[in-house]
Amino acid sequence: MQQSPDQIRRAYRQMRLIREFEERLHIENPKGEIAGFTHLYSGQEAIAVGVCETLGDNDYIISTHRGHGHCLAKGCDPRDMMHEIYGRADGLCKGRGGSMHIADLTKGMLGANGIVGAGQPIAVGAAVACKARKDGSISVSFTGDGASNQGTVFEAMNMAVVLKLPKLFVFEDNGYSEHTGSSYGIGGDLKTRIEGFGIPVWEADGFDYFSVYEATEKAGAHARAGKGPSAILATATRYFGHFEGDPQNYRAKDEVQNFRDTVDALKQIREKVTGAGIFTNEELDAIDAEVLALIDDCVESARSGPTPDADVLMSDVYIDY
Ligand SMILES: Cc1ncc(C[n+]2csc(CCOP(=O)(O)OP(=O)(O)O)c2C)c(N)n1
Ligand SMILES: [Mg+2]
Repeated sequence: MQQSPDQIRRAYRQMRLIREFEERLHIENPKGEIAGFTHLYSGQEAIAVGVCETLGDNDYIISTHRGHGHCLAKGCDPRDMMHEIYGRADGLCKGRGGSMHIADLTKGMLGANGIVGAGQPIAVGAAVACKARKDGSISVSFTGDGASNQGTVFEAMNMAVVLKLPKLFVFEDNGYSEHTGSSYGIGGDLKTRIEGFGIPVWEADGFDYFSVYEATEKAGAHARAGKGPSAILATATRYFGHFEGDPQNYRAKDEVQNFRDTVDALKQIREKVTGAGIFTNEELDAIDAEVLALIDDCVESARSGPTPDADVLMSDVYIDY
């Protein structure tokens, strides 16, 4: 563990923030106040945080339909995000994007995206900007195992290699694409497939923050050094259904509980840092309590926030010059 206690504290808090944000949405969603589909990221926290903790303010990320974790990890404000998810006028995107279209350009968060595989070509465009700026910044895309089969992803990988772009492809294999197992849905081996494009791959344990952080540091250094794109392949699981309301009949009854009991990302980081004497359980409990109170505040204020006026429906659709 080469990270400072401050870095580790921040990473732990970020992971706890994502976990509680999502666990609370799981409770609130059935109440019917949140419009549209909600896809929760619980279980995969170590990937978003392990990647984003290596990034700076001028690095870009682009997310997926399962985007809350990526947004929080890149520094989006949880209160503004909760307001957005509830469709409130003071949400991060003025209440018109909702769960699957959260973006915050001030944080380099270029957007979640309801279209599977659509983010990668956008991230290639951002990588062109990074290269032109010559400031050592990189563009990062998150891609699910299902999305890894999309033609847009192949095209993005090829373009990033041809243009030798500072681009990091993060592949998150959470075991499923909707209800189809990744062991069935991915032909051949994903690592070999990515390498076939000429992109070096660093593998990481997606339940282990330190594993993801270290892999991303190496892969990111490759991309920042002007050597062209690189990739992370991280494996974890999602703790909830594909979307909120998914009955998950395709999963074994104890599948998720087994993951929660054994390799859970929060459990692992807690055991590692208390075992190494960096923090006590009481110190981490205090972070947990602070985060829980914050989430209570976010939900309470989002539930009572104003909704947008109908006459702003068509604004911000195209950029004004
Ligand atoms: C182009 C396109 N095809 C299909 C869908 C329907 N769809 C939404 S999520 C999803 C599965 C994505 O799986 P994966 O990339 O593994 O991400 P995960 O849901 O596991 O995070 C599909 C097929 C879509 N939204 N867009
Ligand atoms: Mg998946």
